[in-house]
Amino acid sequence: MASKSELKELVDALRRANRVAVLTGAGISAESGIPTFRGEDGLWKKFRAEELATPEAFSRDPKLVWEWYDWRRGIIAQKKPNPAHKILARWEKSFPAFSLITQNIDGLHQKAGSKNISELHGNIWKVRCTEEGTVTENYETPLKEIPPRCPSCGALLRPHVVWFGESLSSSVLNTAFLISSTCNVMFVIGTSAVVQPAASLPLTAAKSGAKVVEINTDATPLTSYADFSIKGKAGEILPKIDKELRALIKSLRN
Ligand code: BJW
Repeated sequence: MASKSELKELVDALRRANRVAVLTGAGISAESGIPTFRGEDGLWKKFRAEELATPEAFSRDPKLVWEWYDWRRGIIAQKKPNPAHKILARWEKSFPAFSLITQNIDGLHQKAGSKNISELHGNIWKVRCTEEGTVTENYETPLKEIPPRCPSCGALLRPHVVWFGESLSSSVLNTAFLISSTCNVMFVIGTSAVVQPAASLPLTAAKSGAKVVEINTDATPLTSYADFSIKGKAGEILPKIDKELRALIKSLRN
């Protein structure tokens, strides 16, 4: 938990920042009830990543992979954004330049009202034709047909997400590195900071002179590089920072 003086120092850096960036991971959606990947109750404790989240796994057994995604879509569909998602959506409107980069595929930032989002690992509510490469939104849950097929050519559809060993969209990744190298403050919220290339973004921001603020319930490989490392739940810490920021802005107006 941040001390009062640390909060004040952070809020002062925020007030002076022209460009604020945020990188989020699964931890921001944990308080909405969506399981994270690593850690005690993480998805990778129950399922083997290489059997489910790789292109090889999909070629081997598309039905199994789709059953896992169908199950996750069923969980995510019922979940709502929490205070952390909502504050970030509000900050997009209140900071002069605000950029949100997420590793999450759950769509909760959009549900909270964020508009300008760089989705590094895709979106679970989109499907892609394995033949034509066309991407379409698909909110059907549960899916009527597993594995689903492309309505136009009949080929297999796959989740429009990035699996291990696959490249991220170069335009999304270039945008994310540009944001990271030009921001003044970067928040890194609820990520274990182990999956590349996402984990390199905060280091790029730090090297470019930005203040890096980590909010996480646990320590990560980023913790020792962060200027502010705030231990706690995103849905509890962000409202505190937001409250302090509003109080400062109000006092400056008076
Ligand atoms: C809270 C909280 C609360 C909890 N409040 N906090 C360089 C070196 C070594 C390996 C590589 C490398 N470059 C690339 C690789 C290979 C690989 C990689 O990084 N492997 C590492 C694991 C070692 N990367 C790739 O393959 C990437 N592709 C790529 O780089 O292509 C080129 C290339 C390929 C191969 C070799 C070299 C180059 C693609 C990565 C795709 C990741 N895909 C997934 C699945 C997406 C689809 C799906 O969901 O089904 O993305 S894996 C999974 O991990 C998911 C996440 O987005 C991602 C990151 O996880 P995240 O968000 O950090 O979640 P957790 O669970 O790890 O952490 C949650 C955190 O929240 C914890 O810290 C908690 O403490 C905290 N927390 N509650 C605040 N309330």
